[in-house]
Amino acid sequence: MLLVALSGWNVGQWVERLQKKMPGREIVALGEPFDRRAVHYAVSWKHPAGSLAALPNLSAIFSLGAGVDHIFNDDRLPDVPIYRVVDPDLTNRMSEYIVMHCLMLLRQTRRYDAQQRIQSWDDDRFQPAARDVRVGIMGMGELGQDAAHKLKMMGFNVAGWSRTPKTRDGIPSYSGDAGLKDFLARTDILVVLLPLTPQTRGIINERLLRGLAQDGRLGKPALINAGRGGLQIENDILKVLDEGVLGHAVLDVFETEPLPRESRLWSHPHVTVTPHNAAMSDPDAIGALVARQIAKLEAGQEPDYKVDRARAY
Ligand code: NDP
Ligand code: OXD
Repeated sequence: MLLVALSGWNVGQWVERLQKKMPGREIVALGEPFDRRAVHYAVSWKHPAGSLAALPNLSAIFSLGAGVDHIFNDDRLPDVPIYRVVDPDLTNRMSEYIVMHCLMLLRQTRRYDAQQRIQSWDDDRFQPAARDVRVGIMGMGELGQDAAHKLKMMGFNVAGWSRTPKTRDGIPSYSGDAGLKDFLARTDILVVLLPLTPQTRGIINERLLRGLAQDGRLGKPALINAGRGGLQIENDILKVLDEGVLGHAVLDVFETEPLPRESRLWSHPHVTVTPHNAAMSDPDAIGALVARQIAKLEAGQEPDYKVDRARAY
C-alpha cells in the first residue's frame, strides 16, 4: 500500500494521478481509515509531523518535491531511505523561471512597463548585452546546472558556487566558504537554488548581499531566490534594497508561506514576488517517477536520487 501524506496540495488530484500510474496498487490518503501494517511506501509533501511514524512495514519515503527540508521538519521521522524528485519536467520549469527573470532584468522590462503606464519613454534606450552581465548561481545541483547551461546559451556570463567544485560546460566553479567572496564580487544577478539545510539557513543576509558586484552593467546587482525562504533574511533584503545596494529582488519563496499580507515585500517597488511556483511538481510527471522508483525497489534495485540524511539534501 502507498500512503499519500500531503498538506497544502490537492490530495485528491495526486491520489487519482498516482493511481493511474500504478493501477492495481492500493493507495490511501492520510485522513482516510487504513491498516498501518499494510503501508510499504509513503509519498510526502509537507506531511504532518508524526504522520509517518508507527508504520511498521514502511520501507521508503518519496518526496514529491526536489527539496526535502519539509520532510526533515518531522521530529518523529522514521529511519527509512528517502528519495527526492529529479525529473526533466520540474528541471525545465525551474530553468524557464530563472532564464525568464534574468532576461527581464537584462531587458529592464519593469522599467518599460512603468513607462507604458505613463505613455512616455525616457531617453535612455540602451540595453546591455547578455555577455556583459555576470550571473552567479548558488547551488549547482540538478537545477542550478541546467539553469546555468541555458543562461549560457542565452549569452550570459555564468559562474556557479557549490559545496564541492564542478567541472561542466566550462562554467567557472567557486566552492565552499573560501570561494564565496570572489564569487559574489563577480556577480550582477545572484540566482539562489540551494537546498535549505542547517548550513544554508539564513545565508542570503545583509553581509552576503553587500558582497555582490557594484560595478556591473545593470547598475545595481539583483537577487533571484527560488530555493527556499529559510535561506533568506527578508529584513536584510529590504534594507539593502532601500539603501540602493541591491537593485531588485525576485522572490518565489519566503520565510513564512504564504507571504503574510503585512509583508513589505508585496508592495516594494523593486521586488517581484511569485507564490512558490517557480517549478511545481506536475502530478503526471512526478507520479510516473514514483511508479518507476517503486518498480525498481520491487525488482531488488536501488531507486535513484537517494537523499543523504547527514547532508540533509
Ligand atoms: P541538488 O541537491 O541537486 O543541488 C543542491 C546544490 O546546492 C548542490 O550543488 C550542492 O553542492 C549545493 N549546496 C548544498 N549545500 C551547500 C552548502 N552548504 N554550501 C554550498 N553549496 C551547497 O538540489 P536541486 O538542484 O535539485 O534543488 C535545489 C533546491 O531548489 C531544492 O532543495 C529546493 O529547495 C529548491 N526548489 C524550489 C522549487 C520552487 O518551486 N521554488 C522547486 C524545486 C526545487 P554540491 O553539488 O557540492 O553537493
Ligand atoms: C520542490 C518545490 O522542492 O516545489 O520541488 O519547492
